[in-house]
Amino acid sequence: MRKLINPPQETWQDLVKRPTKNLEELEPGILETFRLVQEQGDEALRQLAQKHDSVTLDNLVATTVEISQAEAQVPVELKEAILQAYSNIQLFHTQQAEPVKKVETMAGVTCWRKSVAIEKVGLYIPGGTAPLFSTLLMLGVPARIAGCKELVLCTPPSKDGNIHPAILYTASLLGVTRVVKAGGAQAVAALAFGTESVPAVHKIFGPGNQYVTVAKQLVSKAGVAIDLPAGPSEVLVIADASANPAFVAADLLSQAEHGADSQVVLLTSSAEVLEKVEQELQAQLEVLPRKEFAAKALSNSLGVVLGSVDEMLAFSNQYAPEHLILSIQNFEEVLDQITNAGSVFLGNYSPESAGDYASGTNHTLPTNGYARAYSGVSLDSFVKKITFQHITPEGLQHIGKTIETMAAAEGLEAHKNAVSIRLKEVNRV
Ligand code: HSO
Ligand code: ZN
Repeated sequence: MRKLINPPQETWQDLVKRPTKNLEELEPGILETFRLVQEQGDEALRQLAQKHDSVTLDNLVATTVEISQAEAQVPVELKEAILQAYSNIQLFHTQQAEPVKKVETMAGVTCWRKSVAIEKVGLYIPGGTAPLFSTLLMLGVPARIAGCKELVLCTPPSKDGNIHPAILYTASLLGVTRVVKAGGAQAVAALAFGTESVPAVHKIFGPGNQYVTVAKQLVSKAGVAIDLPAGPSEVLVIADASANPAFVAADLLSQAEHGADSQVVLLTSSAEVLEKVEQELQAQLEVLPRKEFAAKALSNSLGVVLGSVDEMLAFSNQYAPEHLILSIQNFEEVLDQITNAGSVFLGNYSPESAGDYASGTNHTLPTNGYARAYSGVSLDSFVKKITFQHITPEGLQHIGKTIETMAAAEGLEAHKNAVSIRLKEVNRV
């Protein structure tokens, strides 16, 4: 952990920068993958699984037998945990539904807005070192509440052609329409363009490696929506002298273990806390199965001593962390000062892991400073909002002149006429 004591504000701009990666060089290969999938459909998915992951796939789609077998393989305790998390996530996201509010902006002029589900959504769940069935819950639950008709899941199988049982179990709980054994840029292409087995969708969600991230950005240029520009996980902890160094270290490590490129930052008003957290980090790291990842991530991370809570919050707002933990006394008093963050965890007993799995909030959040302008995934991410209006003849008499005057001033005579022609008729009767 790189340590800094009271760095001057002019240096913060550099400190809050994440390491940038130039991913443009991946584009030609990904476009070639797109071409293969568009031309050869399922066959391309099979060939690419063989080539990149040495998996032979007869069936690209998980069968009902595979799904029911998976259910038997998931330990009861894990099933209960998944059901509890499901219920909390559902409760929290159900409250995000907006009632339709009709607004009469002028007498006889009524406008309203209604949320309508995106019909077909693609959920990408990465394979690799951790089977992120929790991410499937975070995407699938709001998709279901929104009323999306088709949920197509793509996830890479292991070498033996199987999908992790907990992912299959969660998929069946959610009533996922189809579970496709495909990963990487080819899975994104299949979701965007469709193949014999994969229905094309209107929006693609979910994290992934660099290939998946670039592929999502490329299909978004071709008219398929995507959730968020995804980057490595991040946490920033603000700790004063009341913080528990062992808890703080545990939180930092919980994000550091995601990957070598994870970003963890500790801001503290107490040099003593920084020192103790560092000791705790070393001790706790030793026994972590994923200590290699976590150690790498820690080696790129920051521990900063700053003079006051105000200063720490100012730094945090400039950094715009995906996750912000406030391990400080009187955190209630400073909540309004938080302007940029994906999700905030308050006090000494709200670990980020709670939001990652089970408290109810969504864990698909803006990274890499995107929290300055983006929100995390929510019910809104799975709907479009359609506006409606109805104007009565009297309403048109009230608003008509305003429209005519504005249209004429823009030199758009046909616009003006669409009102005038009606007003003439209304005024005749
Ligand atoms: N912290 C991750 C989500 C996650 N954690 C999934 C555990 N499983 C998002 O930044
Ligand atoms: Zn996590």
